Amino acid sequence: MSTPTPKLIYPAPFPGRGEHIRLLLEESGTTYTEGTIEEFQALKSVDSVGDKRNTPLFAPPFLQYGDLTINQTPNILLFLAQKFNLAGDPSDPHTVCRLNGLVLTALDGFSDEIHGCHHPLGGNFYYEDMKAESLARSKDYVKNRLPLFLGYFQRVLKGEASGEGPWLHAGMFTYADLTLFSCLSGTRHQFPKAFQRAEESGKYDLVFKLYKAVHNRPRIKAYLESERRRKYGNGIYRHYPELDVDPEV
Ligand SMILES: N[C@@H](CCC(=O)N[C@@H](CS)C(=O)NCC(=O)O)C(=O)O
Repeated sequence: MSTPTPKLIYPAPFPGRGEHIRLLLEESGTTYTEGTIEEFQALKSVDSVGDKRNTPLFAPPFLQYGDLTINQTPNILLFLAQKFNLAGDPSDPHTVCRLNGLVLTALDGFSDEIHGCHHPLGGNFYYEDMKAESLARSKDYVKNRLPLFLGYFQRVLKGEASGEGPWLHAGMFTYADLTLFSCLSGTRHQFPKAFQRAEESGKYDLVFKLYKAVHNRPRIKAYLESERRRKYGNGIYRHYPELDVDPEV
């Protein structure tokens, strides 16, 4: 039986949550395809009840792999990382839970909370209608939340369990490193001033070392410089100059 070709269904013009998955696929060197807007709409439809094997899906990104269709970014990442040897030993629950925990924390701190900075009242509101709340939330994020999450990953990297080298887990490169990189890349786009302050402070040197090490992996570097890399826009990671708060000022 031939191996299925993964299909990522996230037809947005910006990187968004789909990018965490795209980076993993790029790093794996596998051939993958991207779904069309029609496939996206069919899966997202509120009339969909799924099929014999698949439940209906709630929100993108979606992944099709053979007759399996799944959603939830960390769920897709876990599935693909195990398939493409980016998740250590998948038969070891300690490894599986540790890596998943790191990925979920990166997504909490550098994806979901970042989205909350420009949509503090919820996704059904326009940014223009919650500018004051967005500014308050962004100020709190860069002063308190960003250092907290960066500090957490610095502690992980300092800890014995991270092993040798720049990676988060047992001295080996895994999808947790990729996801942290992907999340930090978006955070940098949204809050360049705070990101630069954090880097210059020297307090999170191991985190920034990891960031550069992932950026310089040959397949990642080639992908980031390619036409395939979408430009940030109206997705999770948005650069509003008025929200680009300098935490030192
Ligand atoms: N926890 C989900 C969140 C998925 C999500 O919120 N997707 C966005 C697009 S990036 C969406 O379309 N949400 C629609 C909604 O929540 O109503 C994940 O990590 O995949």
